[in-house]
Amino acid sequence: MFQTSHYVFVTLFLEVFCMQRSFYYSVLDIEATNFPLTVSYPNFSILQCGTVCTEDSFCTEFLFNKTNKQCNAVHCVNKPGYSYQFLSSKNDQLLRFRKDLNWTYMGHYYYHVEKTATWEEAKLECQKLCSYLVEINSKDESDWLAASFFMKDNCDSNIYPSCTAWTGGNDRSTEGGYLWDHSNTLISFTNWYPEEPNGRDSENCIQLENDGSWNDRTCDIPLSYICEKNDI
Ligand SMILES: [Ca+2]
Ligand SMILES: [Ca+2]
Ligand SMILES: [Ca+2]
Repeated sequence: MFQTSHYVFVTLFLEVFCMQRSFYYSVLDIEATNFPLTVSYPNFSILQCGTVCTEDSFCTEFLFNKTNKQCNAVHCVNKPGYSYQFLSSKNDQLLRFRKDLNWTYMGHYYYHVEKTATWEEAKLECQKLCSYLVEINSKDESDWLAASFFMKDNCDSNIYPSCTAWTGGNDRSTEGGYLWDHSNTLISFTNWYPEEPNGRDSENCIQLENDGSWNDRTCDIPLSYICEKNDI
């Protein structure tokens, strides 16, 4: 009984604590066995463990071992300067918490990050979230993204950076040879705005406009971006 109420209290406290930093954490069961990129912190409390994950933008979830108080922050991509250990464990003593974002589901999971970033920065930010810059394979997907994320009061034009977003499409390696970055596949379906693409080798990244059409754009300008992933 003490164990249960103590556990609920800690979980609740953690949720409240993390909500203040606009993150929720979900308690997951420990079915997964491989956590290839973990940073370990010995002798932590569960709250300290939650705090390091909250404050580390590379951390997507954390594992806390109730027995030895080891905290493992799980990353999806290598963070420069950190050394990682391979963790393989299915262990009753291990608690697993995932940092939650409001992914929108439509066959895949999508998350619109309104904070603006260059295309390269946006690519890394999506990777940190175990996802990739959105890849658009149909008119339905293009229209759905625009309707879902850009239909705000102030989005009647493209002038606001958060009413338009980076996708993973680009022709950075070969002018005119458009690829989806994550899957490294040639883009077959396209939804260019009339007279686009027009930037030749000065515009190499594909921007999703607020009407769902596409524009080639200079990769270095800051725009919002949409991350996609297949599974939660
Ligand atoms: Ca897609
Ligand atoms: Ca180009
Ligand atoms: Ca253009």
